[in-house]
Amino acid sequence: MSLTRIEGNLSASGRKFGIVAARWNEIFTERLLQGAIDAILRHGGTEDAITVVRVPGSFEIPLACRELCKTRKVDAVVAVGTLIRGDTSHYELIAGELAGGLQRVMFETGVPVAFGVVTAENMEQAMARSGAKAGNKGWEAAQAAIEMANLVLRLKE
Ligand code: RBF
Repeated sequence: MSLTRIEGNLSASGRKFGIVAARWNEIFTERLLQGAIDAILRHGGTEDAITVVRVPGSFEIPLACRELCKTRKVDAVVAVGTLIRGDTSHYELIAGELAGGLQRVMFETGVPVAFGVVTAENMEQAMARSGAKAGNKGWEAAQAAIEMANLVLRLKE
């Protein structure tokens, strides 16, 4: 008897991706977006299989993800944005709604959504997480999206 292992591989070849990117904190978010695109291309994906959707701020990300997932034209979506704690109540509110909203989109549509939104205390932390010291969270989220896209397809076989 051998056990059954099911996992998604990291090949983006033949898969279609959506990337929903907020405009706020552009210097960081652009780096996250580029990181996400780069990850997909480096894992064998193609530019014509990537759709980038722009929204004003992180608060708007879940709705755009939901509409994109509902089209069934993407195998996975990557959400990228940057939230910097300035006004505490807004930061907490937006960050909370965002994570919960993206989970709901996944459950409702069955399409994987990866969380590439940097939540940072300050600009220095945001910089570190968007390509400097602490890696690029857009790149990492895209990798998670690739794995989940493949996993979901495998689970349907
Ligand atoms: N959007 C972000 O993506 N990152 C932020 O750090 C951010 N901070 C905000 C702070 C305040 C006080 C407000 C009112 C909005 C902020 N937004 C931010 C924009 C928010 O996600 C949304 O686009 C707007 O509130 C319009 O619905």
